[in-house]
Amino acid sequence: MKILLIRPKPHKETIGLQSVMICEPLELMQLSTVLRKNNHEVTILDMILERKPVQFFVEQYKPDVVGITGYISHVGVIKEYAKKVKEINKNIKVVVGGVHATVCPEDFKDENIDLVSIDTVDFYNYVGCENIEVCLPERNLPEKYMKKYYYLFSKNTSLIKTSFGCPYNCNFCFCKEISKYHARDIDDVIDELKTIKGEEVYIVDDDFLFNRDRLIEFSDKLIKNKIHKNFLVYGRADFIAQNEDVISTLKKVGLNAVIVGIEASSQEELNSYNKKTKIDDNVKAIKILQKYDIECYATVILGIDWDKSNFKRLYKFIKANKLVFVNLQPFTPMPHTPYFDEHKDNLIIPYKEHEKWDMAHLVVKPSKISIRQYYFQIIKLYYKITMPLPNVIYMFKKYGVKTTFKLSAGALKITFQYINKILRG
Ligand code: B12
Ligand code: SF4
Repeated sequence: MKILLIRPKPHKETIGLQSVMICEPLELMQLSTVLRKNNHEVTILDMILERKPVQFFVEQYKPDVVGITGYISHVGVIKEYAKKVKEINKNIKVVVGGVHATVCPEDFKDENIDLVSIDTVDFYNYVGCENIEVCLPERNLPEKYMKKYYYLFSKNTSLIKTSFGCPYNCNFCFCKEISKYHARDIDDVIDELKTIKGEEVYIVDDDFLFNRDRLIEFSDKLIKNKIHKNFLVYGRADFIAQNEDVISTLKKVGLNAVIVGIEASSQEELNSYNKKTKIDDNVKAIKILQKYDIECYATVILGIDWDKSNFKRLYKFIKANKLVFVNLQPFTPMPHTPYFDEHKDNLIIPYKEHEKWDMAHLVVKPSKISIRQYYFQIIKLYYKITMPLPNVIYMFKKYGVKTTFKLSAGALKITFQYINKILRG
């Protein structure tokens, strides 16, 4: 069969990370590898990087099956693609998959979608694959896009997933709904790393820094196999705070940056999110990462009951701890989390406007300040964090003027999207 696998372009309303990073579609690379093993002819289409409309590629490629991946913010775009595919030829089968389809298949009920895949096995069966053994993804796919993938300052970044799900239970988090926690064998991970040519590797596990022994085995085996990479990973503050020795070992084998969900600057908020960390853990983790010159990308949830004083308190925390990279996420009651039902009567963006459920829009009505004021506080805080001269000099020195400017242009695009929100109220 001829199968076209598509990653959608984000909707124009989505306030998107794609302005500062575009990562390889590992999910489609994995699917494609299994499908090719079963003698299907597969093409990956990355609509983030294409200018022509999706119809052009469908007409040109003439697939039997179109498989579309995506997240919550892509639901509308995916349905739109499915409609266009069927307008071209109603016999083309349209299949949708990905994390959002796995947890919320009901969101993809649509006359133009033939199968919502909640597990890849149902897709492989649907297209008649006989050998569905999971295998290492082919790494040069999609070849024509490979040089265009990057993550903030890192060019040609490759993705790898070494564990699935998360062993914790933070009540705002969608990730824990996707699968039960299980980790791959380190030997298997090492085998996959050997197939990655580039140096920059983004480990997309929800929580890579979990099991001390596994991380030590990982470090030992990197050394034994002479694998030299720069790693970007997700990790919790409490693990970093309690395992400085492991962080030091990981630094020696290439740990370059950690995305840490510090989430809040008050203990009360951390408790309310069931984060099971302490503010002291956050402070200690940041210090440890700074000590070993490992970049800390902190993510923070902005409460809907915040007023100006909360934004000020967060700024004080960021400044005191010398954080340079912070991702501010307005509280979003994701589906299948306990917050979804709790807030359904206070939504200012209805759930069906999925393109705005991007964890950057304010979807719940703030209780103490206006929507305009809230967005204004977000932009103000972003600029207070990134604009001070020492931070700019730090970025110039560490990452070079050109890369810093490129990233600033991306950040500016996001700022304009926020300004637009303020103007439109
Ligand atoms: C790395 C990552 C990114 C990377 C991109 C990674 C990529 N592959 O393109 C970056 C940092 C750029 C990113 C951006 C965004 N992300 Co993100 N991201 C992740 C993270 C941490 C891992 C995703 C990943 O790469 N997985 C690896 C692949 C191999 O696994 P997979 O996606 O689970 O796919 C498997 C199956 O689902 C299936 N499958 C997938 N697609 C398809 C398609 C078909 C047809 C079939 C049959 C099967 C199938 O096959 C795979 C089996 O191996 C997840 C957290 C998580 N636990 O998933 C959040 C996550 C997916 N992101 C999320 C969000 C919201 C976003 C943004 C919208 C945020 C924003 N404001 O911009 C953007 C969207 C960018 C875009 N592409 O348009 C949410 C999605 C929530 C939801 N309900 O959809 C998550 C779950 C995080 C969260 N906090 O909740 N993200
Ligand atoms: S926020 Fe992080 S630690 Fe908490 S459940 Fe989600 S992925 Fe796990």
